[in-house]
Amino acid sequence: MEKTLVLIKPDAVKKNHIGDIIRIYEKNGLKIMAMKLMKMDEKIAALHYAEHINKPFYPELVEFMTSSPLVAMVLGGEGAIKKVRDLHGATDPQKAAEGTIRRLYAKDKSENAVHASDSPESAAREIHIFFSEVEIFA
Ligand code: FUP
Repeated sequence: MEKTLVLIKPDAVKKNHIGDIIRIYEKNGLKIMAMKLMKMDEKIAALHYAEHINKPFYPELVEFMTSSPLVAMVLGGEGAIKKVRDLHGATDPQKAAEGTIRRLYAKDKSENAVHASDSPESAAREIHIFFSEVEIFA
């Protein structure tokens, strides 16, 4: 079963959309293999967003992602990585397709409700930033 790392970001948690978003994953056949409510700190942010550290939006991104709790999850299923990215829609909610999670719940390119791994390599790396092997259930 393919696994992917998903974050329900602080904006969506604050707006009480955890249930709405999880319902979309479950309705689409994805399995929750691990899940926790937690706060990202600067160390986790630097690991998770390593490829963005030198981008102009990085300080604002970290401030937002560490501002209040998020939900970290491992979702599993056939083709889970692409399936979840398709359900999320484009990074910018104004460009996200009708019915996608970002179109429904995101405000802008920064406060965009959800994160998902974009490749098998990213998934393998990102999952272990948030979860140890014993916290993941097949
Ligand atoms: P995605 O894979 O859709 O999450 O998008 P990216 O990897 O391009 O961006 C990662 C995160 O950086 C986004 F979720 C939010 C943040 N970001 C900004 O804050 N501003 C931007 O202009 C682009 C990305």
